[in-house]
Amino acid sequence: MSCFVYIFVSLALFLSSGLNLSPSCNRRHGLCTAPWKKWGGSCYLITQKPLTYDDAREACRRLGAKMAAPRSDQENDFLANLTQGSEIWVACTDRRQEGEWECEGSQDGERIYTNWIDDQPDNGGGKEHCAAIWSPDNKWNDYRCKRDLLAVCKRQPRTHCFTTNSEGRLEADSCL
Ligand SMILES: [Ca+2]
Repeated sequence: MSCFVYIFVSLALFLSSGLNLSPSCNRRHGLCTAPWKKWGGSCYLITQKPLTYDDAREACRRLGAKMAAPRSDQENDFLANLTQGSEIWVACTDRRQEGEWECEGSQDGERIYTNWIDDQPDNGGGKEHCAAIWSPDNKWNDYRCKRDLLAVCKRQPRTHCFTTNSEGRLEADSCL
């Protein structure tokens, strides 16, 4: 009887050690790798230099992101704080139809978040069709789209995969 128990325990140990020997694949969701900063479930990064509205949109697209358009006072203040007082583009424009502002990610007819200064947008000189966060009070102004301003790119966090060995140490940083 004791021999049977010994065999059973040995077999169990062998099986469990065998299972441990196979590397385990782990996934971590929602990572924003540096230099991206995580806020509210998204990742944000400032453009390296001031750019025109269109160039800033393109710079973000090349990073697999979109130029950010805040959807709340909290996100608006977060974007403003990222650039520490510099004016930044907001991905909202009325170029398609004067006075009808459309923002990145908004659907036709959807009520959009805006944060205009009292006397803005004024379409100054008939040529201001792109929105920017205006320092120091984080309110918005419409500017000529050809101005050079910083912008913030926004993207969804990536799923990060890694493989660990039987000792729990990192074996590979991808298991896809
Ligand atoms: Ca203006």
